[in-house]
Amino acid sequence: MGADSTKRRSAGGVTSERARGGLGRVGIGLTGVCFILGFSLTTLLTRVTHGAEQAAELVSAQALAADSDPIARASIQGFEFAPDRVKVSTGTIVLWTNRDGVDHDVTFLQGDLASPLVGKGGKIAVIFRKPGEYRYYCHVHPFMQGLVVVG
Ligand SMILES: [Cu+2]
Repeated sequence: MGADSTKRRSAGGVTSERARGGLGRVGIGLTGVCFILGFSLTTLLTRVTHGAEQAAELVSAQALAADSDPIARASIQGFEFAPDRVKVSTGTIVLWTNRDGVDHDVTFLQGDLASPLVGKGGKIAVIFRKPGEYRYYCHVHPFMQGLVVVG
C-alpha cells in the first residue's frame, strides 16, 4: 500500500525525460543477441556468447532491418565468395547471400566466430567493429576462402 503512494509521488516532471531516454535504447539489440536468418538461436549463442566485446560478430535480421549500420553485400556462388576480398569501414555489416544449391558457412580463422551452414538464399551477416584483416573460409569446403579488410 505504501509503495503505491510512493510510486505516484515520484511521477512528477521527471518521467517524460525518462520516456525519451527509453527510445534511445532500441539499438542495444545489435550488440546483444546475435543469430543468423533461419537458424536456431541456441546453436549460435553457444558459439558466440563468450567475449562481450567481439571484434566481429554475427548480427540478427532485426539489426539489418533497423538499417542503422552500413551494409556491404556479397555472394557465395559457384563455391566461391564473391568478391573474395572486401574492404569496409569499421562498423560495417557484411551480408553474404548463398546462391549455391549447396550449404556453406563463414568461419573465421581467428577467434571462434563461425556462422551456421546456410542453404540456397540463406544469409550470413557479420558486423566488424574493429579495424583489421579478417580471413575466413567455408568449413565444409576449406578451399573457399575470403578476406574482409576493415579500416
Ligand atoms: Cu561451402
